[in-house]
Amino acid sequence: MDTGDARENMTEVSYGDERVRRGNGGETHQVAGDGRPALTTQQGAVVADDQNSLRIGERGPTALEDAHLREKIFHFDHERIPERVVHARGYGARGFFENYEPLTDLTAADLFQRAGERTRAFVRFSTVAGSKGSGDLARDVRGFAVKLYTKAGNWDLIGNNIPVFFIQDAIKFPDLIHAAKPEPDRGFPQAQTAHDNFWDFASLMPETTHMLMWAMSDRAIPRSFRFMEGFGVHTFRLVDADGKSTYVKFHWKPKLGLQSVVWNEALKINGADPDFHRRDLWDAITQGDFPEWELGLQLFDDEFADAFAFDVLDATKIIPEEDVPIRTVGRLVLDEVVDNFFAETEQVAFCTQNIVPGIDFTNDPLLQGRNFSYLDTQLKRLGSPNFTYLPVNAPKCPIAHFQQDGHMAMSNPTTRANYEPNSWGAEDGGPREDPDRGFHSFPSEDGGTKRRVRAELFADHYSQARQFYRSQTEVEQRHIRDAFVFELSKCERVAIRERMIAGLRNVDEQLARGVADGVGLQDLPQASPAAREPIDDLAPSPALSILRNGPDSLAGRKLGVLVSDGSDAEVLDAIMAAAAEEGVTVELVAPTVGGVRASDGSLREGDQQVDGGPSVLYDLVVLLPSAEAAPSLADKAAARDFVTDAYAHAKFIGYGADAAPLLQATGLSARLDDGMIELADGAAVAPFLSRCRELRFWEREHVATAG
Ligand code: HDE
Repeated sequence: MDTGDARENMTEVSYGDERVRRGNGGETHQVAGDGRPALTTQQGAVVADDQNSLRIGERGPTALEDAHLREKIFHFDHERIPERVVHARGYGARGFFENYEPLTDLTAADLFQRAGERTRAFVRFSTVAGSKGSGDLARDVRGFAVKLYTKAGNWDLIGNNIPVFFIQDAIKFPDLIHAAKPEPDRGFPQAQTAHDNFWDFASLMPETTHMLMWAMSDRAIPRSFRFMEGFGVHTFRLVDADGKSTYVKFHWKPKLGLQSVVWNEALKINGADPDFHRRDLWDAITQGDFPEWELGLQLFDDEFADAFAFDVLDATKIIPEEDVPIRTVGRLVLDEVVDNFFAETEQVAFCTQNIVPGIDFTNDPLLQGRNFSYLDTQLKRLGSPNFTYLPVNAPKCPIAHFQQDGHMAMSNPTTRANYEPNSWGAEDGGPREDPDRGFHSFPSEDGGTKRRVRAELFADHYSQARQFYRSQTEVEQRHIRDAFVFELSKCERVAIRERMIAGLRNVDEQLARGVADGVGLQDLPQASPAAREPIDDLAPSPALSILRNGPDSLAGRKLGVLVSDGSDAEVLDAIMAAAAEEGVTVELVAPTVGGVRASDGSLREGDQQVDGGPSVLYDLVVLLPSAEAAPSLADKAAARDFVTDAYAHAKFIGYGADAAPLLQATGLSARLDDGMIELADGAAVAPFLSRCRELRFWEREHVATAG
């Protein structure tokens, strides 16, 4: 194949420390050699010139015989696959699950049989509503999908960071997602439920109420994937070797505790760093700070299920941890980033029907519908039933079956027989079924009249929504109210706002009143008729609050220090030392990323330039300008925003002796509070950081937002 002669008229030049060849038209050529392999086509032919297509004369037409050009463009044209209809935006990593103790009394699932055994895992976190390019900090449920490559086959536990769901029956899923996604005529808004269609649907579907309480809480704006819980949502079964079944709900508990951001912060993070969550995960893993979750099981039997006030097959209900305690059985550690985003995170195909012997489904109508949807969607996305051979999807245990052919067949049967039964010998006959080791469905007694009907207990739409609300701290309740106000304020139709508030009256009168005030509705509408009388006195469940389950530790958090030339070197060094002690990452936000000369003359490299490093990227901040630089920083809008945002978002703020002009320029010198702590010298730093373990100075928040 002739692709022209790259050697004609070449000259050698240097661009900085890169030596390259320059071609006839001034174009850059880098050639193989010095350990760099030769570029080839997909067929393996070595390419001589990757800068010029084959032309008839220097300024002439391009020749159709240029196979390299055509192959390159053809492949590029087909780079995209359909993005997921839901959970399109996601981020994945590899890791392992480690089992603490044999669970033989509960399940025959192979991964739970031996203490200390590790099973490789792939996890993909995601948002639901936005498309692939949307921002990470949308108010949304987060997907928490785990693929466990067990020795007995792949087990996919595809959960969310919220333990309940919007709907009870899979038949409503397309409607729910249509309502949440951009409105079809105008094609917006992207990645948010703050629009008429969503609230129109929600307000007509009271079964969404419990989930809406969670979605309007700070659970829907997590600080990081590392600081959120995961839930299997549905009731599943564990089945032991004797066929005994125990109901189970799966929980993932983050080792670093729960943490969310506040809404105004979320809006700004989306602008400052739309990849905030994926960057956070990438940074943590590549720095060796491996995120970890413990697997917890809520176990119960038919007797409990029959006595429970709600239906355990109803995915809009939880079982409070206080009623059925969580048994911790293992840990999930993410210790490897992917080699390639597309190959793994994009091509990973989770399917709820991927379970292994020892685990089984229940009749939750949402789960039953999902078992159809996931396989179907993978065929659409990946284009072939052979997606199971992609490395990220392939089981890591032996596979042997007679499935064959189709697009991209990679592993057809090599035996003579591709059917069974057959009479070919052991070598040629292929695999056979194995009643001892194989999967047996739990033989549940299911029967009844065939009809389209919802089970009676599903009709309780409000009791647990109320329980959730009443289990929150005052700060969290305020955030829920504010979120409803924000979202409903984006709805144009008054009737939709009213209908939603009418529903909220069945949850909590004060909440309904607060939302009504927030959207400027004078008269409260009549409460919606409840399909089933709510239970008023469910005990609050402290486990449902984020703030009651804070980490009381700064480990894994991020500190931003605003510095300038002349910043106090002693305080800076003390910050670095104390932060390392607390497990905190420090970034210096400097006038230029080239860095600053600290007071001792040392060069401190900047991690962010002031305009690109707003305080919303950090969990806490320190203001450490020198006396000379502080006035000019105070003149800079980005530096002032750094301070006022940290204040408004209730963050702890440490400030050096020379930060006064910044505090004055932002009006905060008159509003100093206990969350703002002077760092007069290095000795003040460690006590400051241990004070910050509370993560936020919430007392300030309503002052800041009311003021
Ligand atoms: Fe999903 N869901 N879902 N879902 N879901 C998908 O499968 C679906 C539901 C969840 O990182 C899709 O591969 C139906 C509940 C996660 O790749 C699709 C119903 C829960 C992910 C699909 C539900 C989830 C998905 C789209 C109602 C929490 C991302 C792309 C019956 C327990 C997985 C894909 C990943 C993805 C269907 C409800 C979690 C279309 C029909 C409840 C975390 O198959």
